[in-house]
Order: sequence, then C-alpha cells, then structure tokens
Amino acid sequence: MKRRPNANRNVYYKSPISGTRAKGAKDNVMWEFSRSKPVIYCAMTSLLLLVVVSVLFSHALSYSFTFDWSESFSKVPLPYELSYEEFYRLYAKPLLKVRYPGSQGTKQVVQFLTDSLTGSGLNVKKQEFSDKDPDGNEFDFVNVWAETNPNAEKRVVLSCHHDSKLLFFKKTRIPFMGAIDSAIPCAILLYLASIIGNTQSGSCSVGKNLEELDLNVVFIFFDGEEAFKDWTATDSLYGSRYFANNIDSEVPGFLKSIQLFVLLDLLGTKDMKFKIFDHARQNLCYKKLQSIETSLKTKTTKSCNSEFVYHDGYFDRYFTSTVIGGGVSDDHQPFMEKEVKKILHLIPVPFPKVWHRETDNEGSLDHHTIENLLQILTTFVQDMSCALDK
Ligand code: 1BN
Ligand code: ZN
Repeated sequence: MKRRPNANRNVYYKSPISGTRAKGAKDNVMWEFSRSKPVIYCAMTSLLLLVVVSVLFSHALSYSFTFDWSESFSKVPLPYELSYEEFYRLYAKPLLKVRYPGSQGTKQVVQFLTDSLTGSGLNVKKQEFSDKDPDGNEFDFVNVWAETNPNAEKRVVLSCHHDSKLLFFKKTRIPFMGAIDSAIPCAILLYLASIIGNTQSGSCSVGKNLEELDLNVVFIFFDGEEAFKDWTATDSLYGSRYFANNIDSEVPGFLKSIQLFVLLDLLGTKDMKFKIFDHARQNLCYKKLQSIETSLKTKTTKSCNSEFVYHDGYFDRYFTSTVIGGGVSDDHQPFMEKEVKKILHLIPVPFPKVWHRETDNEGSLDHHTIENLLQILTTFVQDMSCALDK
C-alpha cells in the first residue's frame, strides 16, 4: 500500500521532561528572577500557564478516551492512499475485542461495522434473530450485510464472521480475541468496501468496472460462526445458516444471483498457505489470485494512484497449486447446500498454530502478510470478471 511521503516513520521525539533546554538558556536564570522585583508577576504568569496547560491536557485526555471511530471515516477521501498503519488503526483495531454472540463487544462491533460501511457509501442492512446453544441457552445474533450496487443483476459475495469464540479453560471463560479468527478478515473486507464504495464515481473507479460487468458486490459479516460446545450441524454457523435460509424471502432471487462466494477466515499469521479444495478445482478466480500474487512479487505494480510495496520474505507463495480435495466446514457451507456453485474458501491449511488458543491476539499477527494480502485482494476486486466466466 502507498506510503505517505510525509509520514513521520521512526521519528523519536525527546520528552520535554528529559532536561533539554532551549538554546541560550542560562544556568542561573532562576536565581536572577528570584532576586528581581517582578517575582510576583512571574509567579502569576506561571500559575496562569499551569491552568491553561492542565485545561488543555484534560481536554486531550478526555478526547482520546471518548474518540468516536465513526467520525474518522468521512476524513478518509482516498482509501487507495491509506497507509498500512492507517488501515490497521481504522479498520482492525476497533474489531479487536471479545465479541461472542450477544456480548457488549458484539454490540460495539455491529455499530462499528454499520458506521464503517455506511461511511463507505454502502447500503447497510442487519438480520437480527435468536437461537439456542446445545444446552438450551438462548443467544441473540446479528448478521450485518451491505451492497454496492443493488440494481445490478449479478452478485459477488465477500464474507467473514464477526463473532469470536466463547472459549473456556476448566469452566473459566478466557478473554479470547480472535485476531485471525476473524477480526483481520473482517478488517480486510471493510477496507475493500471502502475502496469500492468511495471510488464508485471517481476517476480511479473500481465501481466503473463493476457497473460494466453488471456486478453488485455484497459484503456479509456473519455472527455465530463458532460452536458453543463441539462443532455440529446445529451448534455452528448460526448466522450463515440463518442468512442462507432467509435471504430469498427478504430479497427474492438473491441466492440464484450469486456468481461467486468468497469467504475469508483465519488470516493474518505468517504461516499462511492456501490450498485448492475440491469445490475450487476449476475456479478461475483462484487462478486469477495466483497470477496477481505472481505479478506483485515480480514487478513494481501501480494500482490507480498507489504504488504497491510488496513484502517478499521466506515464503514461497500464499496461493499454492496444491490440491487437497475435501473442504473445511465453514460459513460457505449453507450456501453450497443452496446450490451456490462458485465458492472460494480462503482459509490457510494447515490452520495457524494459534487457532482457538488464547494466543490468537494482536501478537500473532504478521503485518507484512496482511499488507501483502490487502494488495492482492485490492487488485482482485478491481476486475472480477473471473466470477462471470464458466
Ligand atoms: C474456522 C475458524 N472454523 C472455526 N473457526 C471452522 C472449523 C470447523 C474449523 C470445523 C475446524 C473444524
Ligand atoms: Zn474459530
């Protein structure tokens, strides 16, 4: 992603408390003041200064504690030009909280997703419902979804799950963050939504291409992907099952219009390799992702007004050509059962070591990997004609 030329990277500011003095200051300056008559004026000025500084400081403190993330979206005119740091601060940080179904964290995350998608110019909807866990306890769930072009006939779905697993160790609840499972996948989708939404009418328009292809990009953030106990057909995928079972009565013809269904999961660690599942064998969009990765690795790529800086490291490639057959049960499954044909389940195999462990937090993230993935997917959404090919 483009680095802002004026970004103050690695700039270290000395603390004003560290004893540095202004040029020309004298050691005996305090002594000279104390001997002079205007000592009272000096004391009064200092007091006044102290009052002004403390008022400013308390204002700054309260601002940082009450900072409203949604305010910042309108100040992001060119998402293509966001630095990685800005992406992380704007889209990932607000999702990094405990957010199992019905929790306070979920309420905040749902509000954040809604504000972010609305700020990107998308038409946002919610599906609220309740269901029971295997012990009969009732939970509230909220799916959030948004579309870029409701008038288009064909849809491409880009999805993730926003809930974090309710994790226990010896009957004590662990504050499980789910950074890769699936805060980062959702942050990536919010970023892609901002690119598509905000640039729809601009000169660097992804939207133009989508209009030509008559494509409506639908972003879905499922709740309740995780099992409360053991993963079974009824204890898992609460949100995606509800969505697949109900969407056609809300929006007639929705499922039939899906040309491509992409699900992101467990993304953000260094050991990330995608393999080809049975259902993706003939998927031209997987091939497209492979060729994007190759070109980003081998040459400097300009995308609109951004120059990508791809991080090449120890890894060979993310989108491997290894066919492993089978598949992993996840939020795409209820859609497969509804005959949605083209599915891309972008989940690394083997699963990252931190999977369903307390260590799935910010410390598990590899920022070069996430930035590379953002670049691959940003390039991908600019031309999704692969979704229309047979
Ligand atoms: C992915 C992330 N999954 C759960 N959290 C899906 C899954 C289902 C993983 C069954 C392993 C087994
Ligand atoms: Zn999980």
